[in-house]
Amino acid sequence: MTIQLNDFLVSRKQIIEKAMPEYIEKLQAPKTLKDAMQYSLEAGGKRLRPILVLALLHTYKQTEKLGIATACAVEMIHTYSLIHDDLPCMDDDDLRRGKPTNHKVFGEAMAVLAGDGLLTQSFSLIVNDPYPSSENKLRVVSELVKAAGAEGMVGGQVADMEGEAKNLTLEELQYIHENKTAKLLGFSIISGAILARAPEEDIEKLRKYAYHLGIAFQIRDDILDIEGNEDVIGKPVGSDTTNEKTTYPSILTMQGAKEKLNDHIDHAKTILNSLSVHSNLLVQMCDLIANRDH
Ligand code: GRG
Repeated sequence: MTIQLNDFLVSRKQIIEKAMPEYIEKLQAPKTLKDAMQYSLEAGGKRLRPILVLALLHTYKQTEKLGIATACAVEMIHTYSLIHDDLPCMDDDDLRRGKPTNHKVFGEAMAVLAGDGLLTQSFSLIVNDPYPSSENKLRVVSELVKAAGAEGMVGGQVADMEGEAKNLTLEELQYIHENKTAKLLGFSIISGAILARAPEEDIEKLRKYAYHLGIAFQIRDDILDIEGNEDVIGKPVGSDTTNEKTTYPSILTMQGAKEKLNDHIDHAKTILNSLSVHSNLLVQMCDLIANRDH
């Protein structure tokens, strides 16, 4: 029987949201630190990255037990990146997901340390997972370092900061989003495939699927930012800007950005058709990313 995406999203979100606090609770660490870590983990979010890990196990008909720890780990890394991104030395945001940001509640120093704690513990979660083979855990850790570190999300964040005052080219924008956004989403897909012991040819194809899905996710994010703000400030869509951040719509126009989004989704779906398994769930994931409204 084919599962509907919505049922999958709801049920797997529940699994992740139960597992993460249990893990933090067990840590032998100062209460304030654990509270700060829990606060941001429990602050909501779509849980797209952990759900993708489990979606790959489901696709390859493997027990999802193999992916729970890795799924929690990637959400913990995502959460750390949001805590640090909100700090006064970065984006200086007061609200995240409608709630006060971590540093607003716990102070700047504790927010830095809560992020550090989440980042470090995520590796422990993967390494101490009793279910996957040691070889697969090592592969997953190596993929995570590439996706989240200097060659991935952290590098993308630096390029983003350095590009803030400039009008970026499409190539520069692409570099930022491939690293800052697409690689961690891609990790979820690749780690799920590794843990599911997918054929190597499929894993390489899924890297390309992940790339297209990740860039599509960011283009949709840029579109949502403008469509969300339009009502508020009445700014014409696609108008370019000297002092504002470069986005896909600001370079390509809104129409061009929507076409590029559809191109990436089409490429992603074509790749899925060439896998050794049929994946109704991963096709539905493409449509979710293309049409999401938050
Ligand atoms: C501080 C090392 C470091 C990195 C920060 C993730 C990030 C990099 C910055 C956050 C700002 C941002 C808009 C990043 C692009 C990726 C993105 C759209 C993140 C939001 O992900 P969602 O939509 O968030 O999955 P939820 O709230 O649903 O978890």
